[in-house]
Amino acid sequence: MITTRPATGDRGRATGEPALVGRSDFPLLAAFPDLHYLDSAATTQKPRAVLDAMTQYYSHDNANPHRGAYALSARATERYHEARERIARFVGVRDSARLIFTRGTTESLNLVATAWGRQNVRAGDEIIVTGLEHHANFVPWQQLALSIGASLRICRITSDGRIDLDELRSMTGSRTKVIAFGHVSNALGTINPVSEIAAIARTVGAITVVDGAQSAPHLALDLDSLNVDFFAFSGHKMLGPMGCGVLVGRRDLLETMQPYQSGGDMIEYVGDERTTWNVLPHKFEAGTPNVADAVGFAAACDYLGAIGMDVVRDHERQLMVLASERLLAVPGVRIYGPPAAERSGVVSFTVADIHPHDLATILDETGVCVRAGHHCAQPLMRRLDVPATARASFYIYNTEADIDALVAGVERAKELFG
Ligand code: C6P
Repeated sequence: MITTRPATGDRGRATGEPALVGRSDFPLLAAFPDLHYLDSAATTQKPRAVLDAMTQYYSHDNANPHRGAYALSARATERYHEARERIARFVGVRDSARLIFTRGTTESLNLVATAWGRQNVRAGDEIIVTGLEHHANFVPWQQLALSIGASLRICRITSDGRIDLDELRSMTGSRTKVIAFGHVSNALGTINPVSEIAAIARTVGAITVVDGAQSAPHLALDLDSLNVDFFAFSGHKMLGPMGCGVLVGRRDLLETMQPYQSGGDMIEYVGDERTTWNVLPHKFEAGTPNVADAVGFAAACDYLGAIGMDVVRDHERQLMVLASERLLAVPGVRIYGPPAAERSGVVSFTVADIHPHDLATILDETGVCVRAGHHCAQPLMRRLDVPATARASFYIYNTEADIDALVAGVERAKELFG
């Protein structure tokens, strides 16, 4: 397998230019020059700038922030604070205190469903999710509904994998408390009209909870003008480290919510009977914070910001159109979701009756990494009436050469399976 054979030196960029950034910027891609990494929707590779920022933090600034009365701890506190500011700026949030650090999108969405949901959703109320959701924005709402006797309503999707806005309008009513939906589908790449959906929610005073795990890495965001109540995303899908994500919330909602977890750092005063809470964002960040990962995440945002998110989007759109054309030219390939130019950097497909897991195994033998399965979107797979798909997902380091390898691998799988 190619993935076990490291390069002896950095061979630089793959063939089949243009790429936005050189492979040499990414130690793992440089170490495996024949690897075609097409699973960035699962997690991205990390540029040296991110790894260096984290090493620099641990080698020069590491201490427990907010606690020590010494310069090193103050420096760690400062690094953490700066990281929050830089990430907030990158996604267009002026008030960085409304950006809460979490372990990732999953934890951010659980925070909202638990802390906001338990306080505000009552028996008989309705929570709307959509048939496109990743489990992270589906299961927490389903469990909340089950535990308090609310009902979970699932908005239909259209045959080309978009949220059916007519149905959403007609199912939204006075009982609706929440509309939870993904900005970009991880399984199909559908880009949903966030502002339009938020406007539907506002007509009945419902809140919008947006899963931005697949949009923050790929689209230019201006969250202050997007007018949603909660927005969640993960650092590791946008060049940052695993284990660090954020929740951006409306300040007035965050102020009135009870904490999600309690313990150190999130308190103002602990009495024997009662405790008062620290100010935002600390109220929602119990325990020692993950400073190094926050620093790495901020470095990732700086890296993407230097490229420009419109440039990132254009690059992905070009790859998407090309990959879709090339795959569709192979008899038996079926692609799911909206037309290529309207999708984010994801191609979800099946090849005749080859099981996607078999396909992924054969692709792996040729050095092509794709994901196969239900993509943590089982409700969607039921609606598409397929058990699984293969998914190739693209990012700034991918080139036409990766598409060539993908298509060659698909053709090889067809030969092998007759
Ligand atoms: N999707 C994928 O391969 P975490 O794991 O918390 O960082 O992100 C969860 C998550 C939430 N929403 C969407 C739309 C996502 O795509 C993901 C993660 C990965 O598609 C792993 S299942």
